[in-house]
Amino acid sequence: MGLTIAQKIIKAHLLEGDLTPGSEIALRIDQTLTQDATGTMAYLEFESIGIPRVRTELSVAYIDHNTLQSGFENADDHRYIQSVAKKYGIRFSRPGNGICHQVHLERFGKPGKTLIGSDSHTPTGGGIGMLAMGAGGMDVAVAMGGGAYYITMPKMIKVNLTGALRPWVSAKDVSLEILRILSVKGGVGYIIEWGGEGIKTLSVPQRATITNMGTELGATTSIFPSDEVTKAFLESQGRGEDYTPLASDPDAVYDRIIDINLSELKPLLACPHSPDNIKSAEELSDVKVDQVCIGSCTNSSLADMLKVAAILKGKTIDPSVSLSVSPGSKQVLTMLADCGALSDIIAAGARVLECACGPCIGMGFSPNSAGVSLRTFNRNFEGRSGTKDGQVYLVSPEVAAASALTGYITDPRTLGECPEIVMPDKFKINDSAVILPATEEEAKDVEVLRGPNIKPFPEGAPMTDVITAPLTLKVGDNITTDHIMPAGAKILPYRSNIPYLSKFCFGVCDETFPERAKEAGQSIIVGGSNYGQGSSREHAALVPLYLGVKAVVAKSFARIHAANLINAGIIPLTFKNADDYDKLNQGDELELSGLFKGIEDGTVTLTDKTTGEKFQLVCEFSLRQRQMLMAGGLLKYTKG
Ligand code: MIC
Ligand code: SF4
Repeated sequence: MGLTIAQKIIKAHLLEGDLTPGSEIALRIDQTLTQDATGTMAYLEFESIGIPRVRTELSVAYIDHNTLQSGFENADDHRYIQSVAKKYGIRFSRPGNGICHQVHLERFGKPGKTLIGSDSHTPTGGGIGMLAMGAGGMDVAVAMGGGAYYITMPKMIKVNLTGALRPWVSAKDVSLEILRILSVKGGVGYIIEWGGEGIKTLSVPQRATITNMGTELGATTSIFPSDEVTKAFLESQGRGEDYTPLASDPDAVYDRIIDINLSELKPLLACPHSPDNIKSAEELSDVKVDQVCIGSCTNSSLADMLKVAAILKGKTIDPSVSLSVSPGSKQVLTMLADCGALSDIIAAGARVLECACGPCIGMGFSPNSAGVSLRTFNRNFEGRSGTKDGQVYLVSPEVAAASALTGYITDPRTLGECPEIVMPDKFKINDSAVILPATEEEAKDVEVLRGPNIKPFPEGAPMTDVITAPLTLKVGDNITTDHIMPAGAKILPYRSNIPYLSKFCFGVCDETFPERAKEAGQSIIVGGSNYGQGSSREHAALVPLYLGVKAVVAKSFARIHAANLINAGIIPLTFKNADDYDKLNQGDELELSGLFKGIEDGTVTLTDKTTGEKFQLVCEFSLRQRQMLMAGGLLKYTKG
């Protein structure tokens, strides 16, 4: 039987297991990346493993999230990461060099390689045929130490593209269309392979927009073949030698096939507060816009920026709109400046922000009260922008620029002819903002610099056979890690200070949770389906751990968060009968009993001691996961 692209890469990197979907597999990891908001914790964890040097082919530490530096905290953390990188053999991408996924695509990604990153949008690398996955910091730490990365072998979806995008319609609309079809949980347990004649018309940055937003589907990752388009991109980045062709076998088997005709797509938007709440721009033309933000790892390539500049050229944005533009990398910004397009953006009235995540993670540029903000980003979860009642819509750069000009949600097709952009043959290469590590010899003398904001991280305790604890919080479906552990300008600087962060845990849902959890000593959380979707931040597990959460019972879990819970020593359990969710009430006293045997058998009984009812929960863990839970999490398990 033929293999899909992902199956081929998996097969070439398989350390344990086989290609049977649903079984646990262990993969050799060639490359890792971290960003600063998850990186500090990942490197503290790496240090605690006690390995003198990373064992990957390439590891890069990016600084792109926490760049506001409104106090010493971020600057200290940057220094810490820079010194750790120097000591342990990791390249350090300085603040200002750009957003990790954009820079990694430009400078480091290679077709056919495996990459894990402590950021959920690591699948951006699938745009050049990498098997690139988001992971928790602990998993990245273990991979840096040469350890395997464990996942459940995914099933395969193939998206067959035909036709070609019409003027004003972009790769972002392809992402929004697949979200409309599959929803934010439709990709859970799958790898999405993009193929068909239509892919030949898509450039690498367009492909990367699509694989980037595969994360919003809950997919393990998304991938494009490595073909002539990939080759041309790598050559234009001066990396022709990194090219290898990669395609699926003609008789490869997929679990599901979806057809999309690119020629039929139109400009779309994801409406508040979910990336799968899709409407067309034509339908929303009477919505007044207050703010427009262009950038993020989804849409900050040179091609995106040149398109925006061409739309804005010679015009002025509507007086009621505030527009920000954050180019994705130093390379993009330099080339924009050199060709004069940056001047067109500035002249139109945009505020140019640095090459970083910025407003995407609520680091500044929050909208006004109840403000409508159109963003070329990938997530519009409630409160993520920093304004609780902000109304965030996800859009293409074309819709963003058009709406900035008119002040209303605008179908760009109403603006007339779509301006053509000309991409340069060669990108401008200047890697001076990537600092190389010390040699192994020099590394012995490198001192790791720690600031006072770095506090020890909580460690899980070995699992007990019985857990008796109150249900301190009951939440609904599609709870994101932004609900569990919000980010934003006020909180993000404390990513290396779990005790401080804990004050904000579940703040979006219930501000009283941290106090109640602390008072209870230990507790259990109940959630709906797709619990923990969104970011890879392990803080959404470490902070509940710190607050005494022992188990989370939900209808279903998002992949990375479930792994992070187990890594932290918190037990993720699912309802055997989803309707039982309705029978549990916040405040009830719960008991999980017979856990030792239960996790072996795959089912555990939950008793609601307040109502006397009993429920069956599913816990189908691999041997390794059981051992991790018994030990109290991944680090304890790894250290023995
Ligand atoms: C995000 O987009 O939510 C983030 C911020 O990049 C996160 C990582 C984090 O929380 O630091 C992600 O996507 O994993
Ligand atoms: Fe940064 Fe936003 Fe991309 Fe996350 S989604 S890596 S915050 S730009």
